[in-house]
Amino acid sequence: MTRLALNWWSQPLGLDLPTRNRRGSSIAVLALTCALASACTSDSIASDPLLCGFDGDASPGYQDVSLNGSVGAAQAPAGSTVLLEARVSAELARQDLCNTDVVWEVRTGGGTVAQAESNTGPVDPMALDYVATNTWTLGPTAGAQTVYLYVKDDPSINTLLTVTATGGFGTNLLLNPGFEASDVVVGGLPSSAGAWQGDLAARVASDQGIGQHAGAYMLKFTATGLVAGAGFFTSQQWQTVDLRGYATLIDQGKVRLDASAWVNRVAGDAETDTRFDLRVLAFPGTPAGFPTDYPPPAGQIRSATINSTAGSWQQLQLRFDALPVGTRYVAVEIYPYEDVVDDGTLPEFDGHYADDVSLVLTQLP
Ligand SMILES: [Ca+2]
Ligand SMILES: [Ca+2]
Repeated sequence: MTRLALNWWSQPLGLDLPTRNRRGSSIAVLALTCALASACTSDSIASDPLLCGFDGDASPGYQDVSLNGSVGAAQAPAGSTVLLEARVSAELARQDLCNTDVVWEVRTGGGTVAQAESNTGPVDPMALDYVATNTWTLGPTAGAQTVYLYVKDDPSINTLLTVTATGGFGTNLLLNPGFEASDVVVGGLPSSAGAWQGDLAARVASDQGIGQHAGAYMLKFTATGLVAGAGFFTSQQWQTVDLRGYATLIDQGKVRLDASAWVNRVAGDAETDTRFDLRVLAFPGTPAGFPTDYPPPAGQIRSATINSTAGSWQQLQLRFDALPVGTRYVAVEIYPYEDVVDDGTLPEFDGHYADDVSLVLTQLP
């Protein structure tokens, strides 16, 4: 007899948590197999026919069936999307089953799966794999999140997949918040999330008698654009944060935002500027649109301003009691402001610094 089994036993990549049906031969169907094979006899099992479907029939070859699930990442940012895969395998026959429905249910974490059910695929002698796929958008909370999956026609064959969500509520969502990981990018408004970019500035170690607020580096503001300019007053740095994974809760008015930044400056002289600002700007759309979205309407901005004291670290703080409905990303903006003298040449700022910027979301009841 022609050997039809091309779907040889294979293990999925990623996190595998197989569970097995221990009911032995109390499962399975050979209808599609028999339709393809030249004969439907007990010999067809011995010669590894394709095993498809799963309706509780007690045909040989389906003993010791297991469900092997995998998820695309062991950890991923809260609110992001990961790939799910599942194989239903007849271990004694060393085959993955085609045309078998897998049911997916989010158990913890508040995320969503794109499909409530998916299928391992139609019978195909050329198929290398029979895999039921799905996507899982993680909920907005850091920590373990789980999806439960089972074989639709035999829920006793099931398993649980876990992803550790990073970030999320209660954690600082900014990357490189203290300028320790990398320098800022000089280049105007950024079009991608997760990095500082803006006017002429650079991270420095202790400078002119001012030490870092924490770590080995702090940010030093230099000019109000890529170069100095009269009529320009602010040396801005921006970082955008993608909040699309929080959309449902934001639109229910259940997401508070708190932001803060530490600033310091040299004493300088009578022409040394004193003002610093922190702003958070809320936008619909995506971080890629920031260069054209900026600035948003006033109702989507919160700001904090201080006239700083030389030589002491001071903290700017602000809050959105609830992020505006429709918010899908935010930008943090920090800058010193030429409130004393508008210079047109370098240095526009005599020694103005920032460190340890924070942006934290809180889920409201
Ligand atoms: Ca630092
Ligand atoms: Ca200026």
